Amino acid sequence: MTDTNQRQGVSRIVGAATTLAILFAAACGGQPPASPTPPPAEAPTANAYILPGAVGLGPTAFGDEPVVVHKGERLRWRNADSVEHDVVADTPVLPEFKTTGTLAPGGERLFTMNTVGTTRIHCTIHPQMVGSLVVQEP
Ligand SMILES: [Cu+2]
Repeated sequence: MTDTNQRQGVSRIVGAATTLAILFAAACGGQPPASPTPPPAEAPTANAYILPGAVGLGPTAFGDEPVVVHKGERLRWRNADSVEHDVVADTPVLPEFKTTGTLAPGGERLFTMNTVGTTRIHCTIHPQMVGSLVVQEP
């Protein structure tokens, strides 16, 4: 008696699992065919910020230290502070990035970084704002 009940219990569980499997299969099968591969998107963008209060932040004025992006990514510098700043590379190892030029509050500029390397960076308006920028292999 007990043995029979257990078998029925197992049977019901298996039945429920089978039903679920069928539902999953139906859900998958019911979806429209996968759309063709979308056109290549813009390169991924890495955001880097001049932080609010950057003048007083000195070596952390640019947030993460160092700022790290991957080769092939776009580097977006954004001035999140309330006064003008720029970001300038100390050395010419990254040909795609020399300077943001003056960025007004809220201003931003994009650079596509295709060269691996590391440079120190600074703000020419506030020389105490320093950091480093690393472009590494993906
Ligand atoms: Cu500055």
